[in-house]
Amino acid sequence: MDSADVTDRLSELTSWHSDWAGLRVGVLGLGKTGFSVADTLVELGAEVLVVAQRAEPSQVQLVEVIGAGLVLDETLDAPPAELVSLEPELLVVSPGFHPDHPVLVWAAERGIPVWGDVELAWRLRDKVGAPAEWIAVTGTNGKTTTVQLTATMLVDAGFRAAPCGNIGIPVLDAIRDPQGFDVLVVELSSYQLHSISSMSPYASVCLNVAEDHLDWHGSLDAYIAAKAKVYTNTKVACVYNKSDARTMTMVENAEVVDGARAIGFGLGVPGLSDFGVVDGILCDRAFTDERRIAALEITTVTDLVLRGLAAPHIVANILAACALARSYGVPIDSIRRTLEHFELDHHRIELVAEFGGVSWVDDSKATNAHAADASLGAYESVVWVAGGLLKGVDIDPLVLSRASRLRAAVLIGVDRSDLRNAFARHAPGVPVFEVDDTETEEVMSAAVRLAATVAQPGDVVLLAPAAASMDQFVDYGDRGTRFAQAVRDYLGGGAADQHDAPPTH
Ligand code: UMA
Repeated sequence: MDSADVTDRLSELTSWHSDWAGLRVGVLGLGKTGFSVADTLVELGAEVLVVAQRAEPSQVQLVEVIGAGLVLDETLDAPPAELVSLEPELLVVSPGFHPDHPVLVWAAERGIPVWGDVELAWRLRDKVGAPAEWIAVTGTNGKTTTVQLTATMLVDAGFRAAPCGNIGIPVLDAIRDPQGFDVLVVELSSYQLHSISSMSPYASVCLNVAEDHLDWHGSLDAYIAAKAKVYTNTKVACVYNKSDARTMTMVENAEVVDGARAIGFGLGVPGLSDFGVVDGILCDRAFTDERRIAALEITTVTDLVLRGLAAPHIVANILAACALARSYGVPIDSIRRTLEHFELDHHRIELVAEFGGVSWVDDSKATNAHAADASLGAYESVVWVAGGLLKGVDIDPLVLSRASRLRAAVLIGVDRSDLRNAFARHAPGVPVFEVDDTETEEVMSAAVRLAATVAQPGDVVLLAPAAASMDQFVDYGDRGTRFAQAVRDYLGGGAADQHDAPPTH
């Protein structure tokens, strides 16, 4: 089959009910994504060869059980012979593979089309009857909170809805659910967006853009271009962040379905077709016929303070979720009820303890400078626990802009030099302590002891590392859990003085 025939065949594969039988597919990666792809394609009758550098033994077993081929090659610096002789008509790549991976370079040279799992899921979304609509969510920070909140709003309003995607549930698993859904809220990473071309979401949002994952994309422009794809072919509402001009530009430049509206959200007074805040009241001025003269009241900042949801970046996520849910027809009263019970996930500005006027807060999810900036911005006086893997991002602007709020900094991570140098350059007056211990078991207890020596009543000791965790911890959850445990161990009986709502202003 020459490459024109292959392109023709792939262009016809737009449904679960298309003829996928015998299609020769190489599946790159055997994590969550790779397995969901292989499992789906085997079910469709395709000839599947999974290629990966490493895999959990349980995944290897499962691949054998479903009857797909498997090549494990630790280096994978060239396509394995089995893949070459398969002569694949398609590669489906897991998001963790860099675009310049040797197997992808080989595929490009051969003209072999490369899809991601989300592209495949979009084409297969009609497995169980009428396909669910998709609400697509991306952004550097706040994706998971916004996805969970939007999905909860939809479910509370009586729709069959589910979160999926980068949040940890492969989209292919969601589209194969036997009961089916009315709507899926799909969290999309920049890696996943990079390899999507057919998706046409009902509504979409890019929450914000800041430097992250530059090592994968190669440049900030490439990262932004990937994020912008979330808006392509949107049918009803392109939701953007009024305080992030890049997201507005993305919407202006997006090819959308005729009639799709641009809906802004922000912490200021809402303009026409926006969600915003007036005199402490969160308002919808987009999905009401009266929007030229009035806005609908959703909830108040005071109510959100009581629920621990009033940090500015969380309010922004709430407004974005409201915009998405309202675009799908969720009534305001129902949204209000959702906000009365919704809880943030662990490790997101989570109050661990209050003792002697000092609050100890776990925001381990702040894995990049942009997230840490939002977190630091929520508190007046902070002892900042920071550091880890900086992923090629310049940390200086963050230190410079937040220095005035810092009582002190406690640096962790195997490479603390970038942060140390940033403080020396931009905040020489802020005391900086370093945890030299690199033993995972010891890091947090040392950090907590150091923070306690300098924290004053009214201060927040804030774990918001601005960095990934894998140098010393399993993941950000492990890092946060160890911090919380170290705080409780340090405070002993005093940690019993806990409150549900973190202090915000
Ligand atoms: N692999 C290789 N070589 C590589 C890269 C990967 O062989 O160079 C193989 C290995 O077999 C490895 C497997 O691929 O076991 C892992 O694939 P993957 O890294 O693509 O991860 P998955 O398990 O498939 O999980 C992915 C997302 N991971 C990444 O994007 C890195 C998960 O997001 C997502 O939840 C899941 O798909 C379901 O959609 C995690 C993540 O860290 C949470 N995302 C990043 C983020 O949020 O910042 C983007």
